[in-house]
Amino acid sequence: MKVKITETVLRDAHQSLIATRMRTRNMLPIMDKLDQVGYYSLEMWGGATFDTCIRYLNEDPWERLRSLKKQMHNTYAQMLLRGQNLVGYRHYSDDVVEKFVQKAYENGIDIFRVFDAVNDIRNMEKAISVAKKQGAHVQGAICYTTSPVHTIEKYVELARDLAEHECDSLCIKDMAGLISPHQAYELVKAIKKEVNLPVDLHSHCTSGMAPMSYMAACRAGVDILDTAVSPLAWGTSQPPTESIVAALEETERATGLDIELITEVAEYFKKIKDELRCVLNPISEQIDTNVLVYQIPGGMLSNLVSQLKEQNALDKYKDVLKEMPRVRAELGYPPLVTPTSQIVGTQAVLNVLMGERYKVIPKEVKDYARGLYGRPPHKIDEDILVKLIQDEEPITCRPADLLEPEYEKMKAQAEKLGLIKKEEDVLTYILYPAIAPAFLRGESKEEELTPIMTEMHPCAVSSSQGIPTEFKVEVDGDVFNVKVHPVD
Ligand code: 3PY
Ligand code: ZN
Repeated sequence: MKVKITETVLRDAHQSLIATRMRTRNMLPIMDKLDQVGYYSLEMWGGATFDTCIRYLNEDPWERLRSLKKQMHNTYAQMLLRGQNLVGYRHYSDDVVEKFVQKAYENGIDIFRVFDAVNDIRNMEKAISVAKKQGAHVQGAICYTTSPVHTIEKYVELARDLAEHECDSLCIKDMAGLISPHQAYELVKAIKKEVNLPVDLHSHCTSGMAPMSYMAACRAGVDILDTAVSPLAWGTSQPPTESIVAALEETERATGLDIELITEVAEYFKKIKDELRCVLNPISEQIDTNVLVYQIPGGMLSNLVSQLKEQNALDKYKDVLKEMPRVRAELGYPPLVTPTSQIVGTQAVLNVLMGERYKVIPKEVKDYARGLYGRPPHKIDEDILVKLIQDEEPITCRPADLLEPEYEKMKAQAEKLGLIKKEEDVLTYILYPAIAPAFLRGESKEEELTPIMTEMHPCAVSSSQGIPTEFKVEVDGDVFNVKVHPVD
């Protein structure tokens, strides 16, 4: 049976390599061709695209969705949704999740890929059920990581659970590129045996294994593979579409895609990549097997380097690398993906820079320990838990059950500020209350692309998502400015 291909060039590929900086005007001229290739779907919205649209590009993300969708007649429009976090970095109340998913559907999303950073399905339930109610295809994603508690049985259990939640397909979401060919084969086989749903493998080339893992997954019966057209492939992005299509030709898994058209698409994106070269992080283009040892995705490694440079603490780099898996283990082995990558990353940097472990604990880390991000894959180390929240009892309910409805209140606020022209603007405001007002008032400007950007623009250099989390901590009179960047 044919393997289907999801093309990621309009979302994950540019998020992974060029700080999510592709403009809608870079996408529109090639949409017709993309739509003719024969892809199953185009991932073209969600993840960090919403944020960068309003933060850096002075673009309305809703408008982007509508205009791309207008040119998609043969290909499903797909988005990445961070479960209860939507396309932001905190949990939103159920009424906001409901409105957001409805509006995303109305504006053109056909396939919602929904994930949760700690694989807590309670954080995905609302988004899944609303998308289903709209009539959308829901792809339940399992964040893939490696640890003593992440076994094939556990992943199969998650897959079963997602199937019970009526997901239409499943995705093994290997955001750091950790999955080996052997694991890919075993995992796809095991899931396919237990659950009667199409399975998608989504990986990144960070460790260099992804193309091989894709081939192994094909032998195990994977249904869909995520690839990026070659100029925006490799490194921290997906395997190249052309290579995967060519590799499968003459086999029973051949994709049937028009490789000549893909080559034309590639020619086009070569030019776009050249235009945006100033935001290309050279580290993202490299293969780095450190990710397998330290569990730090490529984008995050480069973040670390720039943070430590800023603190004049580059000599601590190795210590931070070693600290990261230690913190991750103590926090119950969360997969490292937005926002857990920031949570673990911040704590590891602080532990090293402060010269004493858990001397300074950011609020996000405490909230994680309180259970506010969901149930960690494994229990938090007991001694560390006491350091984090003393004798406080972590919550056991679904985190969003503790959130008051916020849609109407925020809507009234935004209306009072004169920000609302359409209902979607309310959602933009709720998701990004700090930057949305200027954007919605038309006071924002598109950032300029300058040749020195990789020197001057910390977000562009170091973040695959372009959004720094910045905070100051004061210890014994010294103020430390700590920046941790979200990472794919
Ligand atoms: C995102 O949340 O933006 C991601 O790409 C996660 O992998
Ligand atoms: Zn990804």
